[in-house]
Amino acid sequence: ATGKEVWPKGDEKVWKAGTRGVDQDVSDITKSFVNHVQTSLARQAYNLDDLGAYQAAALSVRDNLLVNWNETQLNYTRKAPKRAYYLSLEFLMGRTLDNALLNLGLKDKYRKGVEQLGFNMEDLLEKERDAALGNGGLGRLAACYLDSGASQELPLWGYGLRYQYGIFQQLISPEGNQLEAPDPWLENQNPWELPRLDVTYEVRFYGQAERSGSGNGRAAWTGGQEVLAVAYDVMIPGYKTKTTNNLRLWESKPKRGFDLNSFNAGNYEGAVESSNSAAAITSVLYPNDHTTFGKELRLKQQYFWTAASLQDILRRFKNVGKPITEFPDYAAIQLNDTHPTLAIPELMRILIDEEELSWDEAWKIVTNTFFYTNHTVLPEALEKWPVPLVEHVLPRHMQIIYDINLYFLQAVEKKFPGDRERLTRMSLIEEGYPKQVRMAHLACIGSRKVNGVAELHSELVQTTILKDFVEFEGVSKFGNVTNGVTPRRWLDQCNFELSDLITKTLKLEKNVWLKDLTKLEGLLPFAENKAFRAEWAAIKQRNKERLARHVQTTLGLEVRTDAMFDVQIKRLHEYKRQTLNILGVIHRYITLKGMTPAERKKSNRKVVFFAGKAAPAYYIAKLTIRLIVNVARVINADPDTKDFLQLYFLPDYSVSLAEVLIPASDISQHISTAGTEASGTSNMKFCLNGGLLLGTVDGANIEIAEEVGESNVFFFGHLTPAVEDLRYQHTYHPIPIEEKCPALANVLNQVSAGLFGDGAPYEPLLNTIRQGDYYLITDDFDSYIAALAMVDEAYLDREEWIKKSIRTTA
Ligand code: B1H
Repeated sequence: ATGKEVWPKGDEKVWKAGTRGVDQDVSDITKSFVNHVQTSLARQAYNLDDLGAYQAAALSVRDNLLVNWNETQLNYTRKAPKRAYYLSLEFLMGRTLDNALLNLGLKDKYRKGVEQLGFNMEDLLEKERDAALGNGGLGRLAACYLDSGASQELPLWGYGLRYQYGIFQQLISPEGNQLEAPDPWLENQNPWELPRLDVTYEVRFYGQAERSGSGNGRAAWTGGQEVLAVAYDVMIPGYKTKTTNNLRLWESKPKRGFDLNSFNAGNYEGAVESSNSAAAITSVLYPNDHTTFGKELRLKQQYFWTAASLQDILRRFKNVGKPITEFPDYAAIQLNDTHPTLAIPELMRILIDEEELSWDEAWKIVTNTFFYTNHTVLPEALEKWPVPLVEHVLPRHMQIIYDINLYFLQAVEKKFPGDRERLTRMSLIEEGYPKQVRMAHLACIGSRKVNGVAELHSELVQTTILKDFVEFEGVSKFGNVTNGVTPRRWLDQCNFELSDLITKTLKLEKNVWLKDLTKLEGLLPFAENKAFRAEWAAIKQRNKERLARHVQTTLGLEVRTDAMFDVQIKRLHEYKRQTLNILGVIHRYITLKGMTPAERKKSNRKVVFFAGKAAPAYYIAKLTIRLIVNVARVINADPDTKDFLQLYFLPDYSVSLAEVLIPASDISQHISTAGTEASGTSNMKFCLNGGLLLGTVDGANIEIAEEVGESNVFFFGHLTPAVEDLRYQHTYHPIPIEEKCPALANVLNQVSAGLFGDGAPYEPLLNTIRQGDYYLITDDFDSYIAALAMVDEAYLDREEWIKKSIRTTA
């Protein structure tokens, strides 16, 4: 802090007059728009299409964000507060223009401005490509946290990677197979990022780590490959505040772009080889949600990103001028899952080898700086890196990890003398061929606090995967932080009519309740008001029509809107049990077929939507998509049933598609095997938009039910404590499906027999249920069907349903 402010250069008044403020009128907006068309884009009115107009609008909005961004950052530099850093390999941002306009409070003015220039705002918004630098919930959570951090005026920065290619685009082949196409999202320039070509750091890979030999634990790491990290800054505006935070994404670049020796010797390929391998690091997001493969490039991504981020954070800290021991008073670093865990040995390396601290001093700083969020207890998702790979890519870090392990296990041995099994369980190194580094253990012992993402999940973390660590370190280090979602994007932006109705009804300023959602409770009494219910239902209806129009324009399909909309949208995964849902749809279809026309007329009309991507190598998940698509083809064409049941698989699920689907939902499905879905976050978004939940007693569903009341949630299925025992039964005392669950057996047999085209391709999928049934479809099927029947029954009493919908939002 400098205290007194002295104007640095020239006439302050002239400077201030040049600043483009946010309180602009429409004529300022059109001027700035036209200026960007003519200068930034070098175009004219006569050749400007919607894409160009979107870009001009975006550049003009960006000018506003930059003014706020600069002010915010200057303020942070002056005040030197403790800062929070969110390290995440994924940021699933979606689109920015609409969000920025709403946050700045400029949407109406821009709408008028672009109208005067002959454009329609909604068309321009549609031209923006999603920034899809994430797989699913974990990446979207990071994006929501950035929005909330800025809206609450917290000095929070995100750090991630600037992938050239985001999550792949999903196409569906005529046979119903998922095909993957690249997502070159940066193709038409990204107006929301600011290249900081002057902010660069060097990052080393491979080479040799030589201990100093003096017994102080220090080493010199030399040789290998050196790569440059270049910063790109993404502005994160807060809602109705000038605070505009930063998301810093790193791009990899060769340190020397060109090897002149090779070039001069005529080896032109050799001359650019290193340049290709450096650029590859940030080329693509790994699309394998919930599994890790031990791929070298992924390890390099993780280190590249943590090393660059730490150098940046330390440089900023050093500018404050405090001794290094005070680092934890100025920086808190949140690790989004174990992906950034290398930051722990990396900070140790910097403190010991470069800052020349002792081991104990360094470890104290490290363990007061990091905080670790676990997002899953599924064994296949727990990161482990082969020791030989880490030794090869990061020789110095492998030494440090061994040292951390040595001191750690000595302490465990001291507390639990002679307990060899405990040491084996807790070691950072898993024995085997090859040995592997257990990243969750490293993240846990290197952090000050460890949290799960919903109450049940945090409990499971403490009683299963980190049980030994709770016993060793004490329970106070472990806690729960239930996930959340930003109501700005997930209500105000995606469901503006509902947002306006809420504002009108609560008689509060929109920005009051959008920053304090407990205010929504004020809606409760209005559930009893008939006129209000009619308005509420009419908005839901228009959202269904908006979705139907979207399906019509993108897929050319006719969706009926006089039906209940039932939605399951999330990554395809066996634990999420899209199979249970599609088998339930088939059951409904078979049941409808067996009815007389008069019986059918009395049944509830329903449209079922699926959307979601499967990891490209996840065979069973891809078969599930194929089954859904082919079931849809048969059902939608069947004249007996098509008025009562329609089914759609919407390709290429994205944040933007979610913004259209969620407000249109009557009921959404969150039906994971109990204990497997850590939290879920779309469940919260559906509820916020007045959609009811059909779900298992899992993740955040439980806490949602506590808030909205169990009578407004449709629960089914076995509970978490039963799961282990049921799996044991499957293995040792299997009961034939025909006996255990005849309705399901019939469904499976019909699929095999070719009701939806050749059944043979589906056998591997059906066999996961017939043999082993790890995710307990056979155990939960009957209660699932019963729950669906209750949903139908409840929906037939429309007034009662609307009350439930209002209460859910409230
Ligand atoms: C979640 C992941 C995940 N949990 C590994 N774990 C990944 C693990 O690329 N990888 O290697 C990617 C993602 N993602 C999700 O996090 C949980 O399944 C959800 O239940 C939870 O809501 C979300 C946010 O906490």
